[in-house]
Amino acid sequence: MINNNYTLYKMDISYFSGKLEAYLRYKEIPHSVVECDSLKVFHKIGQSTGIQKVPAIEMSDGKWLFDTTPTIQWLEKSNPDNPVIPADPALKFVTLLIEDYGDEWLWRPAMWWRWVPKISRATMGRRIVKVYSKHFAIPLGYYFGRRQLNEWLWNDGVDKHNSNDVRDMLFHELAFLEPLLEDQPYLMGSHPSIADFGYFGPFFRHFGNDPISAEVIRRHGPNTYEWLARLWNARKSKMNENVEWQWPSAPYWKPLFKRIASDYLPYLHQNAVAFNSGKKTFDYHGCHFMFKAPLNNSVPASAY
Ligand SMILES: N[C@@H](CCC(=O)N[C@@H](CS)C(=O)NCC(=O)O)C(=O)O
Repeated sequence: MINNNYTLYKMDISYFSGKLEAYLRYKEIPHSVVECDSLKVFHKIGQSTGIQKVPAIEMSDGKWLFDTTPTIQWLEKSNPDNPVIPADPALKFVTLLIEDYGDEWLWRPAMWWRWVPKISRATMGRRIVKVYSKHFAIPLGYYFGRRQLNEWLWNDGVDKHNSNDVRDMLFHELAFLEPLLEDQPYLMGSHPSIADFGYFGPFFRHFGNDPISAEVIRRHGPNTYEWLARLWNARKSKMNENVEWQWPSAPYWKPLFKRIASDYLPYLHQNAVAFNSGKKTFDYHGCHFMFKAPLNNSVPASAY
């Protein structure tokens, strides 16, 4: 039995579970694991945290941690070796911004690649419902896939005008990641940072895993594919203690910062303005996209 204070509730196909589990593995924080394979477990999380989402951590003193960004920041305080957040204030800001972008802005293309291609939808739908019903996995998987498609694409601002742009967000990320990961092992330099874990959510459990997109990554993003395995297998005890962060000034960073400045930050701003005016949806206008977005008023994307 593992001697630890933490029980991680997670799902093996979940964006944010992969992100947090990779962090716990890297920092070698002892924990036991509960796979959320029944509604009962989900209800327990909902009752304990106020929100029925994974991952969540139950501590031995009865307290809970949820939402991966503050969870990682909280764990960093008691696990300061090989920090994943740079001390330099400017680099810290950039690193946290990139984490947030990976968490929130890449979930829409992650939903696209999981739920729009038919083969992916059928496979993932069946895989997810199998834990609830072994006997009716085929019809239930079909309905679950349709539900996800509606909820996370068509009711979330994706339509026939912008669908291909959402699909192509993956290729823009690969155009950034490939030369970067050719130069250095992790996004901000020699060691994993919170920016790596933010990008890991959509890439590990969606793009690099799902039936159609995994082949796209293998063919168009071999450095990215390698980074996924490297980060999953990273352990702080195996790494040099001298963390060397790199200031993100190489030319391949520019298109990413342009996307953040002209698409993602305007989205956050317009969302905040709509929230303040009590609206439920808003017409988002960015540099490369337009869509009718439902308000994101608490936590981000809930995404399988
Ligand atoms: N911001 C949260 C997001 C958590 C989240 O959306 N989790 C998804 C799985 S990746 C979930 O539990 N979805 C279930 C649902 O919405 O019913 C975090 O960082 O932990």
